[in-house]
Formats: sequence, C-alpha cells, structure tokens
Amino acid sequence: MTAAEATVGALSAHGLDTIYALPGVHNDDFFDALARSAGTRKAAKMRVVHTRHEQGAAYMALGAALATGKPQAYCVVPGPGLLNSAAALLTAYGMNAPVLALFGQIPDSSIGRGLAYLHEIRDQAGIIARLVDWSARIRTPHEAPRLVAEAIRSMSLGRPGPAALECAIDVWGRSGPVAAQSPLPIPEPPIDEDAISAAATRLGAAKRPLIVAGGGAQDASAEVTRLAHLLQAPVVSYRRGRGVIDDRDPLAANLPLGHELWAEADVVLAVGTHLHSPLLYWGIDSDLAIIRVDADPEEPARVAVPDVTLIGFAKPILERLAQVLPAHNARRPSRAEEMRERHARMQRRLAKLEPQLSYLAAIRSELPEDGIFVDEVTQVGFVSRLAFPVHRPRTYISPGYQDNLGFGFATALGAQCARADVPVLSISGDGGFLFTASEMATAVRHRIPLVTVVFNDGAFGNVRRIQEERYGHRLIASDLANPDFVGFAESFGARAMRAKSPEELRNALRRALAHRDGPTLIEVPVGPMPSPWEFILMGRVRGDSRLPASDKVT
Ligand SMILES: Cc1ncc(C[n+]2csc(CCOP(=O)(O)OP(=O)(O)O)c2C)c(N)n1
Ligand SMILES: [Mg+2]
Repeated sequence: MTAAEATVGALSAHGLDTIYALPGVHNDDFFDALARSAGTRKAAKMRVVHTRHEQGAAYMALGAALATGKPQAYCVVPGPGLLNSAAALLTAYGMNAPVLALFGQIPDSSIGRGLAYLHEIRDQAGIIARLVDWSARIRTPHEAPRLVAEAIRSMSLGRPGPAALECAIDVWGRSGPVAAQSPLPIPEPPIDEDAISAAATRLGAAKRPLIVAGGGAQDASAEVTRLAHLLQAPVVSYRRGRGVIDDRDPLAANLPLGHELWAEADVVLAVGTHLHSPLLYWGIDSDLAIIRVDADPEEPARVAVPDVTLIGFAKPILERLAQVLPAHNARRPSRAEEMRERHARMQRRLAKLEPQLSYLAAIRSELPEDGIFVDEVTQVGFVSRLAFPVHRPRTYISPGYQDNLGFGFATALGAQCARADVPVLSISGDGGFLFTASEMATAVRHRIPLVTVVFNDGAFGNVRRIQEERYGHRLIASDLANPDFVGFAESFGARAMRAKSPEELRNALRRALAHRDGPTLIEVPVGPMPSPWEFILMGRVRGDSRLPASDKVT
C-alpha cells in the first residue's frame, strides 16, 4: 500500500467521509488515492469537495467540524497553499475545532536545504507547529495510519483543536507494508470527586448563582440546563456558547444581561469559556467564588486562580455535579418571573438596534429550529450575538475571539456540506462576503444548498462608523465598490434575489429555503446602522479588573 492509500484508509476508518481540498503536484498521489478509493473494499468512498482558494477549503472543514462536533479534514499544497489556509486554521485553533490539515511538502531529502523547490517555505514544520498543538510528518507508508490516529486523538486531548500532517511529494506514492490501525481510545480524565463536592457545596449555598457557558459547553446542553434549573441560575452565553441553553428558557441570558447579573452573583460556574470579558473587563472580588470546568488544564488559572477547578469534558463532569448537588442545594423559588422582567427591560434597551433586529426576526421566523445560522463580523451579526433566539446546540456558528472578517460564507458552505439534512443560513456584509465569494463556484459545482444573505451598505460599515464617531468623520479606506450581487451570483449559475425590507427578506427566505438543489444568494441593500458596542464592550461592575481594561478593536 502507498502512504497516500494508507492515509485515505485511516481517515475513512476514523469516520471521515469528506475532504475539502485544492490539488497541486505535491499531493497528486494523494488525490489519486482518493480517486481510487471509490469502489474499493479497503476504504469507503471519500467525497472530495474542491474549492477555488485554500482558505475556502480550510473554512469549509472548520464549518463541517463546528456543525457536527466531529473531526474533518482539508488538504492543500505546501508553502502558499498552507499560508492561504492559515487564517482558517488560526480560527479553528481559537474555536478548539477538530480540523485536520493535510499539507504537501517538497522532496523528503531536500527539506530544510533551501534549494528553491516549487512552494518551498522555510521551516514549514516549525510554522505548522506554531499554528496547531499537534503536528507530524508522514515519512513511510507504515507509519501513516498511526499518525492519522494520533492526530485525531490529539484533537480531543487537553485543549481540543486542530492538528496537522505533512507528507513529502515523493513519500505519498511510496509503497510498503501497512498494518490496520483502529482509532485510539480517548482517555477520559478521572472526575475529581473532591472538586465536585467543593463545587456542589459552594453552588448549593449560593444566593445568586450564575452559569457562564462557552463553546466547550456545546455538548453539555442538557446538563447545563439541568443545573440551571436546580440552582435557578441564569445561563449567560455569547457567540460560541449560544444554543447551549434554549433561548425560550427564561434563565437564558445574553451578554448585557450577563453583565448585570455578574455584578450581583456570589458563585459563578463557568463551563468551557475563557470568561474573557468578565475577568478582564467586568471585574472580580472576594465576594465572588469562581468554579471553572474546562478541558484545557492550562486555561482556568490564566487570569485568576479559580476557587474550584474541574478539568475534563463538560458533559460527564456536569452530569456528576448534577447528581451530587441536590444534597447540598438550598430551597430555591423560581426566578422565571424576575428573569422575564429583566428580559423585557433588556428588550426595551436593545430596541434601538434597528433595522438589525427586524432582519433577524425575519430570518428566525423562516429558519427552522434545527437550521444552522452562521454569523459574520457585520452589523446584523453583532446584534445576532445578543438577540437572535437560538434553540439548540450547534445551530449558531460564530467565529469566537478571532472575529475574523470573511470567515462566514465558506464556513457555512462546510456546515451545509456536513449537515445536508438541515438548512444552513449564512449572513455577511458586503465587505466580508467578498473575502470568499469565489466559493460561489464551489457551491454551484457541488450543489450545496446554502442560503446566503448579504447586507450591502457599500462600506466596511463598522469601520466607517468608528471613523465618523471617533475620528471627526475623516473617512478612509472604508468605502467599497461592489459588484451587482444578484448578477454576480447568477453568473455562477446560483439563484439570487434582492430583498429591500425585513418583510421582503422573509418572503425571499421562504422561497430560498424551499430550494435544496444548489445555493441561493439574497442581497439586502441597507444604510448605516446604529452601533451595538455599548451592549458588547461593557466596563467594570465589581472589584478590581485583573488587567487594565482596553478597548476591544473590532
Ligand atoms: C480578518 C479581518 N480583517 C479586518 C477586520 C476589521 N473589520 C471588522 S468589521 C470590518 C468591516 C466589515 O464590513 P462588512 O462586512 O461590509 O460589514 P458591515 O460592518 O458593513 O455591516 C472590518 C474591516 C476583521 N475583523 N477581520
Ligand atoms: Mg458593509
């Protein structure tokens, strides 16, 4: 078997059925192995979704990983191919997403010698090692299955996240004996019973408990919800934690409500979150006990040493906590009414964020509950993080702390590829959409039924508003010359519509979501929109902020 065949077989043995990819001579033997995998017994047929730019391939793998919670892979050429995919790989790292990057390499014996080979880059392995926590080079066919298994296991060990494998142009096609390799077991860290009982004691006695849910809580939705009800504790989520608790639950709280509740809390249970804004901006003091549940042992003590730390997967830890808690828990009257009042007050404060709210209401009314919404770094996106009702885990995909413009469209294509059973809807601004707009060709070629809504204000609107408000209206580098988006999409063979109001968007979405045979773009022409930042960048409400607060740049 060749190294390429062994790698394809190993990916397949780990349940991967799709590779997002852009070919090139370094990986020709690997692509040929993919072509030949069709119809053989050794490996199930691997679907290859080829893109028009390497960032598209990597973002698609990211979207597929986030939508499913399962490992996904992409394959690109070395040097420029690797660097073209790097922003997406960085985002996968920031989002702890299980993305496996497969990179080609120059001839094995020449690596590191600077001989000016096609796509050669200095210290490719070193660059990769800075981008992901686990990486290796495949040097022989027989080690390929083991390395694939180790790469995939590494995605769930400690801090979860992406991994990478390189293989030289002359190694992919090399033949040798290969032994089958089954997936390596993923050890579950033992649950620290002392910490569970310390957490249960503190939470049980808490007068104003609060839960903060991040991306690491996505697979523990039932457990977080159960604990929230036992404790009558509101659950704050923003971006990556959205959907962990159903927004119809009165205990669900958005970021500005979280800010309000943080000021009053006496015990906080933080699950799979950096607690970035609370610790760095909102402040902590000795009246607040912090309990952290995190897969990454390095994470909890970075800013402030928690009172109780539980390391491991959120689901089993919270399951155990929910078993132990009742013996320690105070009698708790329902906070539903209080929370409903808080929500009503918050809704009145947020009401000025129009037309963003009305466009989001139109989307929510047409996108079914299990449909997946993919956020972007755009005006409607910022408001969606605060006010788009999310009902199920993994149905709201947001870029996390990288907040990188242009991630949305290609990430959404990957989510739709991996979850063909549910509709996926992507929103973008005119700025962000053109980062990966060429992937409309990929959407048409692979008949991906993604619905994309592009809010066109002819500007990097967020930047323009900051220039208007803080820099005396000196506008620079924020106006945009745009294509006719409807004509642009149609020229690829996609369906396209224009909607000029929330009502028109609703009608357009109804038609678009009924069409499952390929992509649809809906352009929404808009004007300047009011700033959401007062609801996102919020200052100190208690104690000392451990680090000097600085304005977040977005
Ligand atoms: C990779 C990256 N580059 C630059 C930025 C800075 N940035 C944030 S918002 C924005 C403008 C977004 O424009 P558009 O997509 O049209 O959305 P709008 O604000 O107009 O709704 C820019 C340039 C960023 N967040 N990420
Ligand atoms: Mg714009």
